[in-house]
Amino acid sequence: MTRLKENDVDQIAATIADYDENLLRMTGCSLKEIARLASGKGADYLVDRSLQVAVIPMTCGQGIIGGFVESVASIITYLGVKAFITESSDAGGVAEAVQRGSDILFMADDDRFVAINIKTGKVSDNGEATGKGYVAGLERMCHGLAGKKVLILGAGPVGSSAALALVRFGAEVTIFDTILTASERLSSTMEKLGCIVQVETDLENSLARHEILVDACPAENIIQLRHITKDTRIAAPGIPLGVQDLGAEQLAAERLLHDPLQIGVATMLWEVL
Ligand code: 2YJ
Repeated sequence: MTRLKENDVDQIAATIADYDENLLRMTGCSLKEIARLASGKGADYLVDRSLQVAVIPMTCGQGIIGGFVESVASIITYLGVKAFITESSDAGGVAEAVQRGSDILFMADDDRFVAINIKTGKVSDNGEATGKGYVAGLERMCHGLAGKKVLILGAGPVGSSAALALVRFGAEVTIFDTILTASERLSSTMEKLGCIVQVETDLENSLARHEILVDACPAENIIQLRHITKDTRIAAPGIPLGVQDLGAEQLAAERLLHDPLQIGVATMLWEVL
């Protein structure tokens, strides 16, 4: 799993309103609406304004990422839910959050980034929430996905969650991963759920045949200008972005969904509400 860096997140708090405006232009939905759609909550769902979220710094493993907890807290606050960063980190931070009466905890180590509602027991994982959130955004950006061919690059937790969400929208899903066994595992898991996901082994061929892409892998520059048409739409939760710079410029205005944390965090929050 990619580890975020300080410069991936350092602009999030300052640019969240502009980010949301851009998202609205691309998808017709705000960040809040995408999180609601992704979490399966109804249009009339009302957020309980009395809820309090604690964001807990975690020093274990490779340690603190400068600006990470601040960015997470800023996204939650922007969405209209009270959030604070605990003064203590790790276990001490969990104790502090509980003592201050928090309802929901957000915390990340090197392997997992989770939201836990300690009052209801609901848990949301960032990888899974990110896959669902990006597919909800992609579905709006494409004005529906039923019967449309979608290629997912990367069969990790985000790609796997995206596959399930895409199938639920009626898309025809193909998966490419450099590790063939990862694609085959995803395809067989989906088959057990009664869903078909095609496995593709030739990246060039699969990019040539798809205009709707989910880039859920950490490779840079795998989607090149020659793969992009006027109808290309890309949901790219992968860090770093897999789209070549020039290609990204062509897409950026309205056909490329990409951020380091916003959609994932918003969806995690809505999932545990
Ligand atoms: O509290 C901190 O500052 C750190 N322990 C944060 C660690 C953040 N974790 C990661 O970057 C993981 N690789 C998972 C990120 C998932 C984003 N999709």
